[in-house]
Amino acid sequence: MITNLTRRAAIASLAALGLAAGSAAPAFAADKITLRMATSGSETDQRSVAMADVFAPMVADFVDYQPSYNGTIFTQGTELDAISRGNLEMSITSAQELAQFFPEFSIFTAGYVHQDAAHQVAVFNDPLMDGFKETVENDLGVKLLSVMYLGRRQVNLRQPKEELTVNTPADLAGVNLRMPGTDAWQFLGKALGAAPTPMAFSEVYTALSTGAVDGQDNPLPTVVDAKFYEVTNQIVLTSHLVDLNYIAIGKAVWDELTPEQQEVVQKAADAAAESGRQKQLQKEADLVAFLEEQGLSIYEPDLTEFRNQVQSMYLDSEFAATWPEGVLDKINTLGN
Ligand code: KDO
Repeated sequence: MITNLTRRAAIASLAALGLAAGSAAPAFAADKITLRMATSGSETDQRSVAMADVFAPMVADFVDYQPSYNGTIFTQGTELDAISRGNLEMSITSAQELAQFFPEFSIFTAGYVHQDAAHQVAVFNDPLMDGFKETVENDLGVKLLSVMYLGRRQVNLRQPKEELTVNTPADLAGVNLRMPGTDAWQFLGKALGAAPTPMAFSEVYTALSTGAVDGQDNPLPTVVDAKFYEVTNQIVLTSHLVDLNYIAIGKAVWDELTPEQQEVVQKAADAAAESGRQKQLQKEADLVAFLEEQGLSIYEPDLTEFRNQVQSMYLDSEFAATWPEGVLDKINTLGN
């Protein structure tokens, strides 16, 4: 099994409630359209900042933008279902969450597939994405507006480098690595050679501080924003996943917008994604020095070993069997 909630099960459960995709009523407040946006990210995360500072002002004439952060209203991983049911209008979702409904999205969760931020944009805007986007719209009632850059995920451990130096995947054997709680994430942890533990993002700081887990993986800006550096001692620069998120909006609320409003919302989402991307790239470049000042060891392992192991595990996996013919080759041709 590679998914907890298959497409068929998801659609059946929505239909049983009479809330199949597209039938949910959007929320209107006075003469403005209310767009509640839920994310497990913090208010200071660059994706949240871009939505609040770029997206919201651009749509302010007709939208009342209402963000909620840190998974407070909807816990991590429940947002898509909430949009589908009409309980939420927007979220910053992930390919890993979409892969719970549509296993083929696991192609965008596989280690060492996306090469950099520009490659993510090229892939998202390429016709190869059309089928993926249509499936999400038609079967889940969710429209993917734009692709956001989260950054290069790195392995961040409690153990000091003197105790554990990670050069190859074999060095991560038995390391209890927190990964987010879906099958696609857990597989990535295994592919890295670690022993993955599923856990919501909001619980990670405490788990690291008590030693309930040995480490976690996230891009450097997240390590700083969530203060994981306070409770860890090293960062192994595996860059195993150039991670992305999608700005998602309910299809029902989208369909209620006029064509002119849709154009403004689309432009605002693209502008927010671009602004967040540039800031996140800058932070990734700047934060190595800050983290070293905090006393963390930061070093590159044998990347060829990591890439070879991760790629071969994916190609041999049940995930790869769900990837539409030719898409991986097409993604590769869009890279450098
Ligand atoms: C995480 O849980 O490690 C992760 O980085 C996964 C991402 O898909 C994203 O949901 C992110 O958390 C949250 O937005 C918190 O930054």
